[in-house]
Amino acid sequence: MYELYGDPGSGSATVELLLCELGVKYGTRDISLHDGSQRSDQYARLNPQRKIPALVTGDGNVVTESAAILLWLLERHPGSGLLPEPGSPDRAEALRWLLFMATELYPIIEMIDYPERFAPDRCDPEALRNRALEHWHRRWRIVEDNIRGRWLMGESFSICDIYMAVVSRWAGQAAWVAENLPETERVARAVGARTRCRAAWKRHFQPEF
Ligand SMILES: N[C@@H](CCC(=O)N[C@@H](CS)C(=O)NCC(=O)O)C(=O)O
Repeated sequence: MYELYGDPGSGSATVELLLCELGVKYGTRDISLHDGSQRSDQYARLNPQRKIPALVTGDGNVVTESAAILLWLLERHPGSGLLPEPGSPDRAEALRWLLFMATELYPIIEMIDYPERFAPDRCDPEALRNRALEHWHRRWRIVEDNIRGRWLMGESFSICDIYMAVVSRWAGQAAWVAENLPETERVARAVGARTRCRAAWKRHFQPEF
């Protein structure tokens, strides 16, 4: 049994969707980003970086960093087919995209959500946010231009599709994605419509339903 610390619509959605795909039992613990619960000293004992998601395993270990959690879960529950074979060219491509999204896209969110953390004295945080958004758009176009088929990497559904679908909903840019990145939008919707993902997807991204 896993305990997933997160908040609706956040990076914990990547982990929750994977747990659903794997058919693994889990519970959730709410860490509200709205009231800044992730900054509490109590939560920092789980993740000293004071960010979500964090996954507590049945034996009490803690895993943080979304990509690490996903890769570790796939190792713990082998046979899902959600990552290509180790050492294969497809594996290299999957790792490339997973890491691209985790290291080139995800960190930009902090600048968009909390520009004051980065803006030097006398620099307008709003200007910094706008610059970060430009990077967000530019990097998403790289993903869009490389979608190879029904899914990001062709005909095989993978962990990259889950990660991509979640991150594509962020930065208040879901409408921009729908309008400008038709392939990304198509894949994100397809992830949300998967039988095993549907309920969790709605909880995270369509809470009005
Ligand atoms: N590198 C981390 C990034 C985690 C992250 O930035 N999480 C966001 C929510 S999606 C967060 O906790 N933000 C709150 C904050 O920065 O104070 C990961 O991949 O797990």
